[in-house]
Amino acid sequence: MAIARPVRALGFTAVVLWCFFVWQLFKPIATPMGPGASSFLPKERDPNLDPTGEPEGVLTYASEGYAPGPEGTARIDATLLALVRNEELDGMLQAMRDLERTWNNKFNYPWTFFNDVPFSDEFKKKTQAETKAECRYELIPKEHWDVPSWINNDLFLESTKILKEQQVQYADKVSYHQMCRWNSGLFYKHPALANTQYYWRVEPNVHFFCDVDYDVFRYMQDNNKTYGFTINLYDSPESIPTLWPETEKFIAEHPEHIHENNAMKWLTDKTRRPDHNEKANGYSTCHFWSNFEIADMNFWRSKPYEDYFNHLDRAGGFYYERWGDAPVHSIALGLLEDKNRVHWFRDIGYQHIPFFNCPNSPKCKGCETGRFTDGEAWLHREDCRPNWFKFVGMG
Ligand SMILES: Nc1nc2c(ncn2[C@@H]2O[C@H](COP(=O)(O)OP(=O)(O)O)[C@@H](O)[C@H]2O)c(=O)[nH]1
Ligand SMILES: [Mg+2]
Repeated sequence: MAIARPVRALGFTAVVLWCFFVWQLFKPIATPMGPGASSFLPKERDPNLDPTGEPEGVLTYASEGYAPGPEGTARIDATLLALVRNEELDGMLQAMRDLERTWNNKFNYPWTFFNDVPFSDEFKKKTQAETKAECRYELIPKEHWDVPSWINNDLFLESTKILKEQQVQYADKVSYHQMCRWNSGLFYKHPALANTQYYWRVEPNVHFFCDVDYDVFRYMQDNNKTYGFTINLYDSPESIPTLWPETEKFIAEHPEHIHENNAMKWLTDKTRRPDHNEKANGYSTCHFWSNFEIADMNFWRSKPYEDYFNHLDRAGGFYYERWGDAPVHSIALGLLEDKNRVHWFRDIGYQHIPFFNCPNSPKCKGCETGRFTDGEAWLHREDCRPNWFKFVGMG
């Protein structure tokens, strides 16, 4: 029986529509490493894919000297350090569990928690229950947290409006600005840290994946390191338009503070993302991602850094822009410190959403070797580790 042409056309259209509908339902979801990701992936080989062991140099392993309490005579003046809110208790417990399991149960370094309001009894009880090490709970003095007197509130409100229009995250959240300023130039001035030299910064909800069997603080001390990082990222240039111009003013005022073996070339790179360098007026925006930091506070306490922080603080960009502690610390390290004193802790498996450092090592569990992000494919563009690797001759 012949079927009229319009009916045939209608039938054909229905079949096509049905196929399209089924495809929409069952099409493969784009994964970070799936279709489309390759155009965002760095062209360079990722050193995380190479087999990774312990760093070269002097290493100190766990011993009876690391027993909890006063018997622990092998520990140096160092602490695990977390700025955290009472409401973030669950995330803090999770991060503690990971770090205690992979490292601190062998060394029992104390934890120091900081807050701008007093810690609750529940926070204290539950965090102490996660570790054999001592926990300290410290209130930040008002003069370290409050918006400084020279910040004009009208100008602040006006500036945050503009930053918001430019999609700068957290721009209108005063506490975020306060947090960035405190992490940049105030935490190490807290009286509770007066006798402490090294710290390992830990945020709630971060993950640690790899067993680390040596004392990382002793590693820093015995191998002459100032700063250790895991991940390098580009910053949003809109959050720091005058940070580099202010830094240039500082350099002109204090040429004596610039280290002869500095990382100026790394800071000012414009080969990979020239648009970022342009919008940030000369700074690549590449920084050590500071939610992970293992560092020597004597550097922050030194005159060159004190002068740099005071210069920036007076310029007002912690409030009128949204300068983060990550670019501030990174620029300072790049200018004022010997580049050989910055260490990539490639062996510490780490995640702060949405980025990873995941080495190729049998000591790691729970992360995929070499994976940089589990978020959208475009996040690969934020990876600026190749800049550092190239700069220090690893890439
Ligand atoms: N006590 C306290 N901690 C804060 C405050 N704001 C941020 N933090 C902590 O500062 C760190 C960075 O904040 P977070 O929200 O993770 O910022 P992000 O990582 O840049 O998204 C985390 O450890 C937070 O717990 C605050 O107002 N009070
Ligand atoms: Mg965070």
